[in-house]
Amino acid sequence: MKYWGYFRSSSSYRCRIAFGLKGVAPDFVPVHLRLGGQKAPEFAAVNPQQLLPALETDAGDVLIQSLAILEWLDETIPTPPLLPSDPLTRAHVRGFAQVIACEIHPLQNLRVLAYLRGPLAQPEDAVQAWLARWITDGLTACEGLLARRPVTRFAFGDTPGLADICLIPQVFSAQRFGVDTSHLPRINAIYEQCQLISAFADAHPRQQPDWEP
Ligand SMILES: N[C@@H](CCC(=O)N[C@@H](CS)C(=O)NCC(=O)O)C(=O)O
Repeated sequence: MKYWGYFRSSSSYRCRIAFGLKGVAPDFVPVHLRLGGQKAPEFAAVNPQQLLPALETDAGDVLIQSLAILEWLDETIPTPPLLPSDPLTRAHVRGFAQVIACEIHPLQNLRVLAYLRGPLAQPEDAVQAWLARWITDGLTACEGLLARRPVTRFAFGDTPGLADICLIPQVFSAQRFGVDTSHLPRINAIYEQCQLISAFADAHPRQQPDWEP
């Protein structure tokens, strides 16, 4: 398998955690987002959406969209499972993951911030207010969803899964953008637990070969 990613892309980070949990190590092709590598013709040929990540299967199919990649990995390598076995909890886990992947992440994405700073000429304090607003709203909703559940080591039980895979890169992004998460005790406890698992620790942006301070 071959994976196109970038050290601090949170949707790439999700996939890296899943690779570690599933025990696979796809060949890594770095795409430098800050330098516009996603728009280069060679990557646009891989993913016409010009977004990371992308994963080429051993059969040569290219998959895009991290949630689709994660579910494909889970279906083709079922152990350890990323989703619980009962449909109701699966729906809760997917809902939690989608709060992050569909509602928070798109609003903090590089191209959105570049549009705010460029064509919309927003000053840096407005961009920071934008980031704080949407990341705080989304993570506060996640904290509220967790508060309805029994306290467990990870978001939905005592083994890590899809919800944690989406949550941990989002917490990293919040830290990177300087967004306060101190009012989110359940999320912070899960974040600490996940750092103890090698699949999460090894997937951290700082551990990647294309890491830049
Ligand atoms: N929903 C997509 C999001 C993909 C995405 O937005 N990727 C970001 C990096 S996390 C990207 O490539 N951004 C490049 C840009 O904004 O130009 C997924 O989950 O894979």
